[in-house]
This record gives sequence, structure tokens and C-alpha cells, in this order.
Amino acid sequence: MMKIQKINAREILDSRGNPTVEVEILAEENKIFGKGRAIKAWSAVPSGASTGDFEAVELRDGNKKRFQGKGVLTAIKNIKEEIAPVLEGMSVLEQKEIDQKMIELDGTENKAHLGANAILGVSMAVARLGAMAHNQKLFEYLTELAGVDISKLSITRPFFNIINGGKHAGNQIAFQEFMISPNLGTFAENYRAGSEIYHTLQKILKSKFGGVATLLGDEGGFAPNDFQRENEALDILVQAIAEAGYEKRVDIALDVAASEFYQDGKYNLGFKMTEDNFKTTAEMIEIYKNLIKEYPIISIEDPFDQTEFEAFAQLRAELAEDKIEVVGDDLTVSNPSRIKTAIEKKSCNALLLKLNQIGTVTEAIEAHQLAKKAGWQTMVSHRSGETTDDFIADFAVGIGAGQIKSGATARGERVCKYNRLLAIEEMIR
Ligand code: 2PG
Ligand code: MG
Repeated sequence: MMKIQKINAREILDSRGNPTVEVEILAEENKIFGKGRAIKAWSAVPSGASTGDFEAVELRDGNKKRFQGKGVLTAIKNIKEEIAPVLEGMSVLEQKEIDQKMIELDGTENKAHLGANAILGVSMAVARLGAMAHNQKLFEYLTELAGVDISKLSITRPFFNIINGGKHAGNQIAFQEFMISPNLGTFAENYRAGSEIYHTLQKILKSKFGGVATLLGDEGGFAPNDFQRENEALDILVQAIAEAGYEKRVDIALDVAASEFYQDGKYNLGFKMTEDNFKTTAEMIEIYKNLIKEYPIISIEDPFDQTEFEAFAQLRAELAEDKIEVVGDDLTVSNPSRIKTAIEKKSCNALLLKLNQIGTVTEAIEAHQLAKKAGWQTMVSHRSGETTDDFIADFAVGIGAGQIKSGATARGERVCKYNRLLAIEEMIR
């Protein structure tokens, strides 16, 4: 049996230059005579900017003398001094038990004591060790944890965020993400199309607005400051898709991240402009309906505030027979109890799944299973602050999620996930 021998953790920086948690776990085979095989696995935890109020707690030190208060030394200390002594000696194959132990050790509803960043780092590294102990690829091992039939695995459809707004960019656009999703035969073709459209868009932006318009936002998408309305961003996306030669073969998805500009019961589309521009829920519904009519939009994430289960349901009811995905992110925060509410209230038909919103691999799988049972789609997601850990690529394929978003087809911390999907596609073909 492979037993956890030693858990180490350190503070590293994420793609925005903020501290985050890295974990290393050493496991050794239990041999009575002589030394057994030793394996080592690693993980690194991402971090959001448009963080939902109901997410599990990302523990930060708050010591203003280090990293503007964003240090994670407390989370690191919790791993070394609280989690490690309890898990050392356990089998790496006991993913469920290990995750449960950490939940109990934490003892809070939202992982505020140990920190979801501390717990998730350990949970992901343990899953990697489980795969190694079984001589499996991570995605293969995850099919077992998720009860997925490995012979039916298919590659996940990508959503590339190529125009950044909202909290992820210093421009004026209120909506956070404008994504393209090529729908060709293979992941490799979808990836190529994404990249070609990305570079076509870059050329168009440069010729229309100059080089400054091609500066990037947090997720590697362009963040031009030249759009006053969301339509202008969508017009340029459609133009880029056509000029790259992919007309009618690429869909568009939006992440509005509306909680970020919900003020006094209204949505302030001008929250980053000099003048406010307030819209009611009914007006927002009209805006979405018109956008769907005008553009090949198939999915809208967080169209309303994170407390507005009813508004989500109203939009979903008004959009013809679930042809459009209404995705819950800040609304549902990958948390089974909030997902249950959204199912009851018919708020969504798709789940955005982020491991660090809930804090363990086991609970993230449960969140997906719950959504799936209700007939929802699942889109596995990166965070706007990322690392070079590509765990979510294997995770998306292994649990059988149909969709993944990991930002643009550029910047190392974004493409490492997509590059891993290329390799996985070769393995499952
Ligand atoms: C989102 C995410 C990822 P953040 O809102 O879906 O794109 O952003 O990590 O900032 O919450
Ligand atoms: Mg979102």
C-alpha cells in the first residue's frame, strides 16, 4: 500500500503575481523488509478576482507588511502543522476519506479555519498520487473516482475567452468574458481554430484602434478600451471568426459576472465608465434576448447577481426550450447545497465547476454529479489567477464534463491546460 509519508507546502506566486499555495506530497510503499517504491506529486492552487460571496474561504494572512496582506503563510502552516500529522500514514487511494478528514479537521461550513486553498492543494496532490499508485494517467484515475465508464470518454469542448472585460481588465467593458467555442471534429482542430481567430482578432484590433488595443487582460484575451457597448465587442468577434474562415462553425459564450456591477438592485453597465448606466432585471433580460437574436450565442454565465435565483429562472424560462445555456458560477459556487436550490428554482441548466470554490476533489465531483442528474451541462473552469498546474484538463475529461474554459489561446498558465487536452485526446482516441 502506498502511504502518505510527508506533506510539504510553500508560498509561490500566481499569474497575477499574488501569493498562492503549492503542495508536494511524498508517498512510499509499505514494505516490511527493505525500502519500497517512492512517488511524489505536486499541485498548485488558483485564485479568482470576481470571487463569489458564497465560495469556500481562500485564506490570506492579512499582514499588510507582506504582499499587501495577500500572503498565504497561514494556509501553508495549516498544511504542515494541522493537515500533515493527520494524513501521514493514510493510503493515497483513500481520496474520499482523506478529503473527509480535512473537512472534519476544518470544522467550518466554508473551510474558513484551514482555508480552501490549503485543503484543495492537498486534495489535488493526493489524487495525482492515487493515479501514480495505480499506474494510471490522472484522467483515468479520476474516471474511477467519479464512476465514469472509461470506454465512453470523450474530449471536452473548449471555450476560449478572447476579449476580457469586467474585473479582469482595465478597460470600460462591463461584461467580463467574451468566449468563442469552435465546434469542429476534434480538440486539436478546435484549438487551432481558437488560435487562428485570436490572431485574426489581434490584427483587426490593431488596424482599427492601434497597438494599445491589443494589450491583454488577466486571462490572455484582448482588453481594448475602445468599446462603449457590449455589441461592439461582439461585432468584432463575429468579424474575426469570419475573416479567419470559421463562419457558422464557432459559437459564442458570455460570462457577464453580473454580481460585480449589481448596485442597489440594479445592474450598472457603466461601472467602469465616467457615467453610470443602470439597468433593471427586466431590461437586462431584454438585452440578453436581443444579443442572442443578433449573435451566435449559446451560453450566458452569471447573467444576474449571485443572490438572484429567481432572475436566473426568469431568463431561462424566456429563452426557448433550454437551447441557450444559463450557467451558474457565483450563483452556485460549485457548492452542492446552492446547486440544489438552483435545481429546485430552475435557475440554470449548466454548472460552472471550479475546484477551489468548494475545496476538495471529492466535493467537486459530487457537485458535477448533482448537476448531471438534473440534466445540466458542466463547464470545468480555471480561475483568473492561475498557475502552471494543468489538473483541470484531466479533471474535465475524467469526470465526463462536456465543456472547459481556461482563458485565451495564449499565456503559459492558460495554454498548459489546453496543451494537456491535446495529449489526452491522443490517448483516448
Ligand atoms: C469566472 C472566473 C474565471 P474569476 O468568473 O468565471 O474565468 O473568473 O476566477 O476571477 O472568478
Ligand atoms: Mg464566472
